[in-house]
Amino acid sequence: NGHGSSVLWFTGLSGSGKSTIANAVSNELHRQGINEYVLDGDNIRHGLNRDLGFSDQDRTENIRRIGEVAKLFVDSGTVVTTAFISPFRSDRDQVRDLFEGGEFIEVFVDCPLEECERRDPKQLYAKARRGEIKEFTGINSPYETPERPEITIHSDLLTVKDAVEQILKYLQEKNMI
Ligand code: GGZ
Repeated sequence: NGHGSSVLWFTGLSGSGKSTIANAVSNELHRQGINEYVLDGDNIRHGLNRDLGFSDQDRTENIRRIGEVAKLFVDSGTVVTTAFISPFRSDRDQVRDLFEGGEFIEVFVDCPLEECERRDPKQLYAKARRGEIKEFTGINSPYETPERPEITIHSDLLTVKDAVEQILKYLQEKNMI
């Protein structure tokens, strides 16, 4: 829409860096005086979506609701960043269809499973390997890689600062900020 409001839809494995990079981008947008907001597990899965778990069906409903909330933010003139695994291509494409052309920016945080598993900050991969989590993304629940993301961030090779610069450069080139 030429004057900024859009959704930066981060997708990637647990531990890939989605939340960290989304928050860093949002901080930079704020610094530039741009209306911004981050939707993540802390403010969505603990509230609006606390009735949902991690079955395929619940993940689909999780993403559907987040897409609708993101649309409200964009309608209000905000750049919204979302940080959810969003493992299913069809769910991401349905969210994309809620938006005008160019408003939905799919940001694939591409980090090899081995690296996410090496980081394992919450020891969830270790639990999944031991069979203590039955549907964990990348281990025993699928992650469908984006086919044509607007932006791919190789978070195993970049600093957070470089990732932020890559995303800001995209927004500038598209005259969105
Ligand atoms: C994946 C899970 C699971 C299962 C709990 N599978 O690294 P985290 O901890 O902080 O982020 C993960 C988060 C994923 O929630 P999302 O809403 O992003 O998922 S989805 O888009 O698929 O609906 C992880 C934690 O929740 N977590 N159980 N089984 N991640």
